[in-house]
Amino acid sequence: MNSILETSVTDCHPANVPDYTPLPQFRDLQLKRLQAVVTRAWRHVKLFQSRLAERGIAPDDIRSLDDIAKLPFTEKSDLRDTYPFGLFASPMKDVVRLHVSSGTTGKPIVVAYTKEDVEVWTSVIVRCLAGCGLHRGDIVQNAYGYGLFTGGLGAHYGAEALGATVVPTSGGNADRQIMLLKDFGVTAICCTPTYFLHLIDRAAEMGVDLRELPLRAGVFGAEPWTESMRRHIESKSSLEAFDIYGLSEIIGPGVACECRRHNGLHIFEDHFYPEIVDPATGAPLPDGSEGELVLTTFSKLAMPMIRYRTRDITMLLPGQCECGRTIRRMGRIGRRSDDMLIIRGINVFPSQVESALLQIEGTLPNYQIILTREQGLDQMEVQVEVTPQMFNDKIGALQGLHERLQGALDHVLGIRVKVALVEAYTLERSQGKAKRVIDRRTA
Ligand code: DLL
Repeated sequence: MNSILETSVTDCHPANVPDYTPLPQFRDLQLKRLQAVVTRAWRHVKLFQSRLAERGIAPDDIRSLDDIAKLPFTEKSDLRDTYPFGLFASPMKDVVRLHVSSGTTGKPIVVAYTKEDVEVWTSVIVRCLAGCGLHRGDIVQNAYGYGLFTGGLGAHYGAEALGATVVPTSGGNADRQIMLLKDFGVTAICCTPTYFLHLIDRAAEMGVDLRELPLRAGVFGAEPWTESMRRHIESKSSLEAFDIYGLSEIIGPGVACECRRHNGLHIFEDHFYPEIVDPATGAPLPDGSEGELVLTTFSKLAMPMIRYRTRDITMLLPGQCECGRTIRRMGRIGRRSDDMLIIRGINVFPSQVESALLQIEGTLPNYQIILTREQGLDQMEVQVEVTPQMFNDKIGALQGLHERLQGALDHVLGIRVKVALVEAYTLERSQGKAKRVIDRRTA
């Protein structure tokens, strides 16, 4: 393999990363990788093989990058329907890591990585952090959650490979986060943007001025945020705020990230090939048009994803960035084409709430989700109607129901939510489509 096209994990000098590769050379590499991943998925993933057979297509039919449009889409429901391991293209003995993310109902979705996949993941995070101006010698506090969520471990491996000193705080315990930021002279923080808003508020209460700390970069993602949030964050701290994007199904964080020009997020398209399609019809749209982002993994071995419908709405930005990188950029993700909510960085579907409620006797199938933001932190309350009989019963029965609901929701969502029991027929009935979610969070 041509050395210019190989990503070195430790050396992010422009000559050594594909971000600056001349476009024609890049397109050749992408075509080769597309052919390789289609062949791999066809050989090892039954669902993909049968979908190609239905269309009368074989891997040999992919002769140009545009031929990607001939391939079937992959959807979140495909991961759910093949739960847990049905889309793996590697035997379990080659899988070194599993992560888990929310499904649309009770079961989560599972994603897998070989050793090589983890290396690619690490290398793209190195490129993200290098693009944010970070390097060896930086002290990076990683407040993304460690565990089944991809944020913590994903950012951790990349920051270490960059040569930075990593402080693996994970999420939570704001007072300790602020103490460590201050005492360790932390120069960069990785977390969700709303968690940093919370740290700003808490620091003010503790009498700590974040503008006086050596913090110079914040790498924020896992949920939508806005330019006005960026201005607020930058005015209340000394750091430059960067947007990082990714999703578990594709790899985790590190699919795309802003550079210091803050003019869109560079997509590491030597590993993740982007398309924009019309969310209603699936038809490809040209650069500059807003639509749904569809991603194909070029190098994932354990779980290749072909034309994955992310449901994230954005556009590919025309032209080249002034930073000199040749890889394309996408705009901020402002919204999704489905009803997925992101609460403190965790994905939540109203349908998950519904399936949990349906399992519990004593409730009516009428509920509402109220989202608010207190001290920068998202709060979710589930209001649910209980049967008249249950409501008139002894207090103990209601308490028991409350506990069962709380337990069921905690279990299916993986985050703590508030449960409020309300009398039957008190929640507003909609005339058409039920309005399940009232979002009172402001940017
Ligand atoms: O959120 C991976 C990640 C971790 C990205 C840390 C960035 C930083 P999931 O839990 O699978 O993975 O959620 C993926 O989160 O489809 C988007 O809807 C949303 N999302 C992720 N990054 C951004 C962002 C991680 N920068 C889903 N802006 C995606 C807006 C984002 N939405």
